[in-house]
Amino acid sequence: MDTTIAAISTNSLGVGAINIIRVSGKEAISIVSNIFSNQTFKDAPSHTIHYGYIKDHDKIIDEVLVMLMRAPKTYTKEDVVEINCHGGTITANKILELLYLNGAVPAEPGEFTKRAFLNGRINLLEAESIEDLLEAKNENARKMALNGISGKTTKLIAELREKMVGLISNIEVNIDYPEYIDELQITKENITPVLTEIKDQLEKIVLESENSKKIKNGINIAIIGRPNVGKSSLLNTLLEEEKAIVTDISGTTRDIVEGSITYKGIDLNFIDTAGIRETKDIVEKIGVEKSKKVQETADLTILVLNSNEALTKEDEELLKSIENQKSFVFINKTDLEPKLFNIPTSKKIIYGSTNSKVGIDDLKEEILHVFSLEDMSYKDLTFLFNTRQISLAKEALASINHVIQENEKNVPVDMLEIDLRSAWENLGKIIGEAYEDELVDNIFKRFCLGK
Ligand SMILES: Nc1nc2c(ncn2[C@@H]2O[C@H](COP(=O)(O)OP(=O)(O)OP(=O)(O)O)[C@@H](O)[C@H]2O)c(=O)[nH]1
Ligand SMILES: [Mg+2]
Repeated sequence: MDTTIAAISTNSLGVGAINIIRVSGKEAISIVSNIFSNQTFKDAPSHTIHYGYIKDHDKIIDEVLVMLMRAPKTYTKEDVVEINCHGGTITANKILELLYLNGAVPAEPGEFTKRAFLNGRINLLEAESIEDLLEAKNENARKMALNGISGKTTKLIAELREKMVGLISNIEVNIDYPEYIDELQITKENITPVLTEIKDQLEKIVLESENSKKIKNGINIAIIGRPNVGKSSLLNTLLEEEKAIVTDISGTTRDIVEGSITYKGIDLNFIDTAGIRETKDIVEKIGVEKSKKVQETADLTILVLNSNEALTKEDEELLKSIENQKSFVFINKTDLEPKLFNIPTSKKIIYGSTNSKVGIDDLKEEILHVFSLEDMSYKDLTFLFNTRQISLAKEALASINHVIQENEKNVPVDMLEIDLRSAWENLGKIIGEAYEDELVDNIFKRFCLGK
């Protein structure tokens, strides 16, 4: 990090009234000073703004405002200078070129934030949340990212790690200084409650984080069922658009038809499929295969049945096929005479009619309910956001589950340490923390062994 980096920090198309060029590093102030007409700037106090011209020798390039921020109270903890120049790519690129000629180097994507992390201003989770904030497509995703940046999520992880450290330290003390502390002798019995507590919290974090991923990416929902039950009608009603062809001929939909809506801040991507049945028609057969694939890969399946027909064998098979999935049943055509009774399912059933627009809001609510996303305004959005973080939390959970199993089997407690450590290290990786020193510090802090 000996180099001084520079890049345009505003939108890459250069549209807008101003552009900001950011420079960070030991030479930031002297490099800018070389091309800036205002010579009081380089000795000015931190966090001040300076007016002047950017010049290429005698030639004026632009009239600018330059912000001076001295280390360490800056985004990167290095000296940072930001040049506010006029909009458009030509001027900004010309200034950037001058900075490079004077010794700055082009910043890599994300390098300012990387420096903030390496210089210890933010941890890994906070750094990743900044990226999430920039990418947030809706208000809920924005709130989640902000919780990451503000350190709320870090606190959650840190608290869990502290509990683990407590256990590990305790075990270490038992191994290294068995004669010292009789009262801290750990046993299967006194370790169990802490382990259970850690497991429950970690499980909650993993589950909620998986659900919260849907806030960012949306939910893919397969609409499946026999031909003619009204799947395409349901898609059209949900989208409020005649997207899929609807006829009273069985086997109308041959290919998948997709469409999205945003409901209460969550993107719902619906996938209408070909009606599932045995068929000799080659095209329809391919369609049916596709329907089954969509059902396998979707986040949620809605099985549509026809209220006006008694249950068929195909319906029964479809009901079975959704049993082990995130799914529910929508019974359509309730405007007609009811002929469908005793539905063999453990899944939630919603009654409605796409013709008379009944049950549609219930259906949308149920989708959010399946992912515990119904009360977003009350929801604490302090969860892990990206796949890296979630998979580390899952690994940690697997280790804790293993510790619990081994503990049940009366394995000596010191044997549990390896898995505990691995869980603790994985949680540490989420926030990008070093661990060995922290552990050592903790042992001595807690047990005062030096005395
Ligand atoms: N009475 C009544 N008829 C409906 C309702 N919903 C759909 N239909 C009718 O049922 C027939 C089939 O509707 P589609 O939406 O094409 O059914 P589908 O499940 O997509 O059928 P395939 O594409 O063949 O698998 C059409 O004639 C619709 O008008 C409803 O709520 N009430
Ligand atoms: Mg259809």
